[in-house]
Amino acid sequence: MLDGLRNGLQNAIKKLAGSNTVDEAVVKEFVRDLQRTLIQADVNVKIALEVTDRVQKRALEEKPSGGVTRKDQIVSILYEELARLLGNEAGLHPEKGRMTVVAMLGVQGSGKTTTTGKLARYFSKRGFQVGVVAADTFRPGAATQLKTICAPSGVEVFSDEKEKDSIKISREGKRHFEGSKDLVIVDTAGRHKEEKGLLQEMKDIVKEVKPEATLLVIDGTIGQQCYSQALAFHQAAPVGGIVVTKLDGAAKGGGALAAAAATGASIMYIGTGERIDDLEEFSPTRFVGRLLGMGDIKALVEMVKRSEMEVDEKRVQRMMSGKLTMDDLLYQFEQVNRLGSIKKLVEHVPGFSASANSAELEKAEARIPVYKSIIQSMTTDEREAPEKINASRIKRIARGSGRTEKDVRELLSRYKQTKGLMKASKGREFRQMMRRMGG
Ligand SMILES: Nc1nc2c(ncn2[C@@H]2O[C@H](COP(=O)(O)OP(=O)(O)OP(=O)(O)O)[C@@H](O)[C@H]2O)c(=O)[nH]1
Ligand SMILES: [Mg+2]
Repeated sequence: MLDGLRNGLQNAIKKLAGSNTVDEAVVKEFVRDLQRTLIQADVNVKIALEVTDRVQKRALEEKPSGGVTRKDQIVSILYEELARLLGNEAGLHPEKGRMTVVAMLGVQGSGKTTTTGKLARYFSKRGFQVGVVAADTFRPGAATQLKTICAPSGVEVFSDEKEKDSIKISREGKRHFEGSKDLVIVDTAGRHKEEKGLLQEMKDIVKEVKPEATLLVIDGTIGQQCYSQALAFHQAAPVGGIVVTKLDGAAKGGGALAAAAATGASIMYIGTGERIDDLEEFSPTRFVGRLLGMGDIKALVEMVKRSEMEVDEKRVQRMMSGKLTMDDLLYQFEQVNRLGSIKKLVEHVPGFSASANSAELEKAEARIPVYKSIIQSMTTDEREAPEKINASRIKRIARGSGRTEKDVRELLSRYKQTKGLMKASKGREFRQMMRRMGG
């Protein structure tokens, strides 16, 4: 999904990361790469330029705060600007015992009927009473399609196949569900003899049922057109939220950015397949994090705040210089323990996520108490220079800690591995991780 956009953004970041210094020329080149990537991904040119101008301005003007490199700062500016373009975290929030009406808008084939069924299921699974109104009087068999989609979830569909007046059906549907449903979704027509007529019909339906929210359904594969389409609907009936469908297929994703920008509304849900459960709540920060290949930076920052981690600067410095004692290793284990699962943590560390094997990580996590007791049974000398530990010392340490010799050997080999890893990456990954932890 969205491979072009993701690869383009990540390549631009890689190029930035590989440059020796960060001067104006490098920033401008980075911005040019971004522009090209966004436009190739179907982002409206005007919006692409607005975003990249802001990135450039901020990258050149803002000074990195303590401990953060220029490069990291520029990447986080990009992250912020893309997330901002996508709007806030948003979704529908119906209340039990009070009826919330939602109207679906969108052109023919965008996925309104499918999404209506997906949303109805999504909320009925969460314990809400959901009703659906078949207000598409244009497409033959529209009501039947809706009933077929909704039947497995046991969602009631209000329809009147002889009635040609969609406004009347909407009104009667709303009345029908009053008092018995928490959420009512009105599926509307997408095709019309002419666009003007369609927009007028939407306007009238919205005026009639006064929905709490109008959801604009946009086909994620249509590219540039998203922008003008979203704008036209928005002018007819203010869009409260956006659903981007078909992000599982050939979608380049730029259309999603463009639709959000055109209406100022947030993307609430994304459709990721034809099946009824292929609907996800949308999170702009997570989306951009994924695009930039950074894992979920925001979640990491929050997690760190919760754990109130303190960074032992001296220790980090020493480890980065290539020295690693058993105490350092223990310290690492303990930090990770405090943060919760290693797996969860590693998923958030740039560059680590791809290489992390989750089964192995889980195993490693379970071993921490064993390692800890072994390290505690070592002498100061052994902790400082674990290389010196020979077979007879292994035997003694095993006895002292109540563990097996195999356990001790395992820890020593882990130590070696960690040291090698830190040397290979020149402490880069660890440094990044620690810096983020320190805020
Ligand atoms: N792959 C994929 N297909 C989808 C998704 N959402 C909808 N579709 C497909 O898109 C086609 C059109 O979907 P509909 O829900 O009928 O679209 P509509 O907006 O109601 O169309 P009209 O009623 O003609 O206005 C169907 O074949 C759906 O299966 C999605 O998220 N992924
Ligand atoms: Mg339909």
